[in-house]
Amino acid sequence: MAAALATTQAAVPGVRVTRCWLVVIGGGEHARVVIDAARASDAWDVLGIVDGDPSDRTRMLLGVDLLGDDVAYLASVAGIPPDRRAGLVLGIGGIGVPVARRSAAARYDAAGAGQWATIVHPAAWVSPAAVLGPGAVVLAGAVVNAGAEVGAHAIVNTNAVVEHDAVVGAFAHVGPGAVLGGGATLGDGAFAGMGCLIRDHVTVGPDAVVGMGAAATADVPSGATVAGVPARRIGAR
Ligand code: JB2
Repeated sequence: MAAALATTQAAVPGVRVTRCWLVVIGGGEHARVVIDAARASDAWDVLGIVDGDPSDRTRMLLGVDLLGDDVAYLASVAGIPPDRRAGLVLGIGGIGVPVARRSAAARYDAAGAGQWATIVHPAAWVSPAAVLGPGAVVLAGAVVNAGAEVGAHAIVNTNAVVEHDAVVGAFAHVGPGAVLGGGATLGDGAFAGMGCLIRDHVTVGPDAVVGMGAAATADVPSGATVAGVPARRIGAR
């Protein structure tokens, strides 16, 4: 994917590295870790963030430019040939149902705004026998083992583990330190809270939530919220 994106040359002692431009959609807390991961990977130069209500803290901490809101950015790329547009990644995070992430991705897809980048922090391990979808983000310390599949726009957050043959659905979020056991499934849009455990071969349904620190030892229905050890259903979304 990266080769088809607009590139930039970065001088590195002794070598020239070709990087691609990256635009981060959303400029709040999650965007900070996405930007750090992209920069650390040596694959991307961050052109800026797109956000109608950006956090000043993100811009001050990381020195990124604001490119405007979605309408302004989409208008600005309309006349640029597709192969000269920057890569895109969602910087919108969120806890629970990924409503904002889904609607932002749909808006950019409908406008044909560019290709979705896959961002992997260099301190993460992703098996060559794993598959990452477009827009997926794998953060520092995370492990994605052989045979695993991480769907489009999914987040594998800091220190999370996606064991062999596990499946992380589109827009799903494996929170910091959460563990998805071998052959387990986290459905589309589902959320695994910080430090939770999802047992091998267990399926968490689409848009379900596994609470922070929970141990999901049995399948979780779609849309359900479970918590505790072992995890019990505490609600629906
Ligand atoms: O449709 C959108 C859109 N919707 C929200 N388009 C664009 N371009 N931006 C959008 N945003 C922006 O995402 C908001 O204006 C806001 O600036 C940003 C979300 O930032 P916030 O700091 O509120 O949340 P976050 O999603 O970055 O972080 C949450 O989720 C992370 C996973 C926090 O709870 C973090 O603590 C957590 N680590």
